[in-house]
Amino acid sequence: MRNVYFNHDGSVDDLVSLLLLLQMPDVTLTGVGVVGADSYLEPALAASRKIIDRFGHGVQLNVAASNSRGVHPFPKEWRLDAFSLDALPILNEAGTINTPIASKPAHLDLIDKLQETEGKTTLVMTGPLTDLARALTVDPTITAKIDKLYWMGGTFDGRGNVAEPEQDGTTEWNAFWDPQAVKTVWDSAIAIQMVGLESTRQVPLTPAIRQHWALQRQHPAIDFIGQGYALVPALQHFETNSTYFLWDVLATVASESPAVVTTKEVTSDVLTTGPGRGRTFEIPDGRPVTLVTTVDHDAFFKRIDELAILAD
Ligand code: AGV
Ligand code: CA
Repeated sequence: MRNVYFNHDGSVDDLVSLLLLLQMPDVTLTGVGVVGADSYLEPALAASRKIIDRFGHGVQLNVAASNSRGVHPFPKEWRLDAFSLDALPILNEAGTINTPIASKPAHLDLIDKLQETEGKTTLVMTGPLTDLARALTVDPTITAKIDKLYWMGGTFDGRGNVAEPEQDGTTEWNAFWDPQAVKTVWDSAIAIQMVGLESTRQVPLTPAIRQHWALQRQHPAIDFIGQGYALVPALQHFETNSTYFLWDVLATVASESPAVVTTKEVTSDVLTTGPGRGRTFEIPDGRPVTLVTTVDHDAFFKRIDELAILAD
């Protein structure tokens, strides 16, 4: 069994990632932290607790609320999705929430869970790196307890997904939210596998994928995934600022099933100031990172099905 601590930021694919982590046969989830970055905190926290109640096979977990604040807030329209997801009937049949909120804020909960868990823990992070950066500042010895960080964020091809004023279009949103946090984590000794935008472009949310899930509604977790992604309909004729990819789910599934992706070693750095702040870029003698380069599209979606069906 592998210990995994999951820190996410409450968007649809973050919460689907949580659902899938709860199904992974060789994963012991030791903790969950939620940051209100691409979400509002309250509904993201509530939805996380309900997903653990409904799909967690009785696991005893608590969920830590982050008090981290970003430098560049996510668009409100995106953050509102967490309210809709939290209101889905499938999460509200029980009428009560059993999974408690952790007593400490997420960055301190992360330290506690790492230190009290025997052996090493794998980190999966599908939002900004702020909680990890703060944890490293409070207690740098956690590095020895972290096996590897799987992070969805950044991009190396110069094509960002932030459409905001006063930036140059080269940065990915999770990195842009808190560029300095990326730098702090880059400056640590933690082994990093990164899913950036270049690989996630191979797994867009398409009408065919939605239909594939629609035909498997008899499985509650696949029904939940389909309903969740119904909250983010995209213009399907060309890529826009609202086109959805399976960003976080790719990072999460790749942490469990390495065969669905190919990777290469890069050395890199991150900008923290200027119009490209948040941009991750390759540089000789930079920080080593394992970058996901390609995805076996069909194997990836098949693994999602297999995991979701385990929730039946
Ligand atoms: O940049 C990708 C990150 C992922 O962690 N998030 C969404 C995923 O959870 C930000 C984001 C980029 N484009 C978006 C995003 C969109 N169109 N809607 C919502 N969030
Ligand atoms: Ca996310």
